[in-house]
Amino acid sequence: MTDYQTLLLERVEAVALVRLNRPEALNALNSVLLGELSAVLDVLEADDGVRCVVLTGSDRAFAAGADIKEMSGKSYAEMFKEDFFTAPARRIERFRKPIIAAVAGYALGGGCELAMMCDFILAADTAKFGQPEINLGVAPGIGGTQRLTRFVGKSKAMDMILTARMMDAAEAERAGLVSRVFPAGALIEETLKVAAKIAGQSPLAVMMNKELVNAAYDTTLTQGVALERRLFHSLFAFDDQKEGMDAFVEKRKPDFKGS
Ligand code: DAK
Repeated sequence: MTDYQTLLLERVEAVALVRLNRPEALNALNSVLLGELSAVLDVLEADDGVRCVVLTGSDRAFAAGADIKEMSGKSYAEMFKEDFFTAPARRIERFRKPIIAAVAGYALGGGCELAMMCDFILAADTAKFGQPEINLGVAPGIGGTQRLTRFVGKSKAMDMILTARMMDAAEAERAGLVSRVFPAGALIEETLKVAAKIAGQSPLAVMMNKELVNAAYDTTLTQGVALERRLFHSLFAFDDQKEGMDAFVEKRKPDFKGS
């Protein structure tokens, strides 16, 4: 596979493990890393052998935010023109396969926003989430004010964003930001098990289920439920539906082909 400067890519059967790898800067998101992340997602989307992606960092940091050193001297005109976060954010938003964030250590600013763009977050008990941009005299800029508020509600989001305080893994799980917490040493192993479980499902059903859950953010309840019904009906057009139901009736494990 291609070599990346800021990412490590590993394949574990049908799961791709993408590791942010700028240890000298706690995986701060610079333009090289963001470009490589978009590029690797293009590769993984096109690879039929990949059925689930895990995005992770190091034991110390998932990502400590956008790279402040790269950003600090920029003018309004440069920030506006370069708009360096929009393309990678859109790339993740339109990624159709499941993508799990496995967070240990710091997930701050753009790092927290990146984790929230994934389909769900699994955390190590060392994880710390925060939107500390206010300390820098700015605000979250890739969805933090919107996504964090939807995850944890207005009160906690205001508290975190206005005070810059961090939330630990236990609080993040209680608040619904994180789906499960594992001991730090077991995070990757446990996440890979979760990813393998998803990778064993019908990839078509997985994509449709992902689309439906995401629709809950952008539609009314009536529209969302109507879309769910249409996609539910359409799943009966796939061989995988026959295989899944036949396997249940025949008391065997289904073998989903993605057709
Ligand atoms: N950027 C650049 N370098 C960083 C960094 C960051 N965000 N975070 C850490 N580093 C670097 C440190 O400078 C240090 O480098 P050296 O001094 O060794 O060269 C190294 O990583 C280790 O960090 P520390 O020595 O500070 O380690 P500590 O354990 O003492 O502290 C910490 C860890 C995570 C608490 C601390 O490093 C920290 O507070 N980091 C900054 C966290 C932060 O403020 N994050 C938010 C960044 S702002 C945009 C949209 C959104 C954004 C940008 C643009 N557009 C729409 C265009 C997003 C903005 C942000 O995320």
